Amino acid sequence: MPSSPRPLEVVAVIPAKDEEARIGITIAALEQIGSVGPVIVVDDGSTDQTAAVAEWTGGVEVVRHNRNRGKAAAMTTGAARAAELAPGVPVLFVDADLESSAGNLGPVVEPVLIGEADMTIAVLPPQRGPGGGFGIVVRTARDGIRRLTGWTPTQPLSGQRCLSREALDAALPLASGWGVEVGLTVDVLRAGGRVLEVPCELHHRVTGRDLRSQAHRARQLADVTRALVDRSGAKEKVFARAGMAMRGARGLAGRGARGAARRVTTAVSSASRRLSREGEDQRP
Ligand SMILES: Nc1nc2c(ncn2[C@@H]2O[C@H](COP(=O)(O)OP(=O)(O)O)[C@@H](O)[C@H]2O)c(=O)[nH]1
Ligand SMILES: [Mg+2]
Repeated sequence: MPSSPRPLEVVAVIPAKDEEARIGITIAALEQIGSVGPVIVVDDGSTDQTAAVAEWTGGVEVVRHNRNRGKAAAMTTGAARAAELAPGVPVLFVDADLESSAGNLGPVVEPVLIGEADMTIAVLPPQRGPGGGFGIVVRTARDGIRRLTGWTPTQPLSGQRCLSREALDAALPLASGWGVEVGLTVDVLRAGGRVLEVPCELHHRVTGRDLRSQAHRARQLADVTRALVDRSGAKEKVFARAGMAMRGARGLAGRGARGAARRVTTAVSSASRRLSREGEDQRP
């Protein structure tokens, strides 16, 4: 992948939704890293004071969506603003819930700045406290990426990643919603980019196993599957099923029914199993 003259710092983009309790400390920690330049917070229709807290913390720029459009849309908005603010400069995507551990992201930035990688992905240590899911979303994402690219990521859903501007542009338009990380990995690899996982001492809010968390995972699974399907060439055959699952997941967020969660998960898993078989069938 061609690259422009080497920049000395990156632009950080933080997609945030209802993070007033965490965004301030995340920004402050990030600003301690020498290789992080401008910080852009994209407030994605928060119903709390996320934008106000961000504006009062250091010299960040806050861009607002007046309604909630999802993480990928917020990242797209941030990437566009970064291109205006610092053309050609790499972009570091940072989740808003890392709090003080965001100060450890230096090693994730470095390989992109020195031209050793086109995209780095932070690999997190085991997280503190109870929580965590059953691994279905992670497995689906990991297996899907492997089938589409031949590369097996350790943490396919990690949102902490740094991309050269060329790599980021190669992945635009981004996969939607929670499929954005899977889409980035597949698209950058397919464009010939070098992807590097970097262990990093990061901690974030762990999603539990309550109903709300299960609904979050169902939406994640639907979006991840959609990103894979969209990149598989098997789109027409499995799209109807994935689409159905996605509509189910959206409805679930409102209704919060356990049975519906199970049905969505089953529908998406079977779409993804089908996708896997299609992928195998397509291999030479
Ligand atoms: N833009 C946007 N960001 C979101 C949304 N929901 C969550 N986020 C942000 O995305 C990041 C990851 O979300 P999180 O809930 O921690 O997901 P997890 O880390 O996968 O469990 C955090 O920075 C959130 O503030 C959303 O609807 N829109
Ligand atoms: Mg998180």
